[in-house]
Amino acid sequence: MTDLNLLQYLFDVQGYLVVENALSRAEVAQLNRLLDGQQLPEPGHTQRFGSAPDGSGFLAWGQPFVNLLDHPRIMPILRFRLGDCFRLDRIYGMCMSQGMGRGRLHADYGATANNARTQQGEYVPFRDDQIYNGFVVVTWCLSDSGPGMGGFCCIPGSHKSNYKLPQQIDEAPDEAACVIIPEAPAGSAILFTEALTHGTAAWQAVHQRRSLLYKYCVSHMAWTSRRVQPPADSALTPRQQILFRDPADPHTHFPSLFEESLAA
Ligand SMILES: O=C(O)CCC(=O)C(=O)O
Ligand SMILES: [Fe+2]
Repeated sequence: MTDLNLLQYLFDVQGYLVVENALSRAEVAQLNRLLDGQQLPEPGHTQRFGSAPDGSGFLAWGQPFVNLLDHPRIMPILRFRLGDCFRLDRIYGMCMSQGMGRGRLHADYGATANNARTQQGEYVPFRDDQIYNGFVVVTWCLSDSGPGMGGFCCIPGSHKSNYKLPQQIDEAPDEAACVIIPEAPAGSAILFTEALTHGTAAWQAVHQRRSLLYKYCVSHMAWTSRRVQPPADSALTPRQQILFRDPADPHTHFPSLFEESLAA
């Protein structure tokens, strides 16, 4: 069994994966330095920064942010759920300081989601070799997060559950044993399907939470009618240019990201 088989199995079963050491310490430090140079919102007031679609968001803050778009450690994993043709749908950063409260558990598909087109209990239907659940998030952790600290939390396996989230878990996720905060040291990438019931745990650590979220979807889907704009000053690789394309039918009107000529 190759590593990729193992990762595919775990991603399918859990609905999320943590890829540790995806970034070196030097790369994490460089991204943090670039963020230090920005006017990030005062942590405590809002936890988001650099969102797009609203121009290019934090992608305009330096080439290292652009380089993460198609990082070689994450592309094969994104392919598990999104296939060969997918696009960048939106991005934002999150910063949290000690004492900031949690966000509500949610899922964008299935029984808990407010999505009229999804049948009750159907989260990740796989028919005719097409994936109907099409959103995957890559969260780059620029500071340590995990149990005792906070950050991303989820109910592993919930992307396949058949019932709505029970009220007692919704109201008190920190008391529910099924809700976990995965250990994700700085330099890790957390990948999760938006079908997973997930949220933000309160931040308890002394250090700041800093995460960059890149949200991808199958090429024929879109969250909003607006698009993330490619940053003006960056030279995008041909593969990165594809990620900024408008939604279109995979293969017919939207090229594969995995042609040999496009590999980084
Ligand atoms: O990382 C987190 O705090 C959760 C973010 C979230 O809910 C999302 O990306 O949909
Ligand atoms: Fe979410």
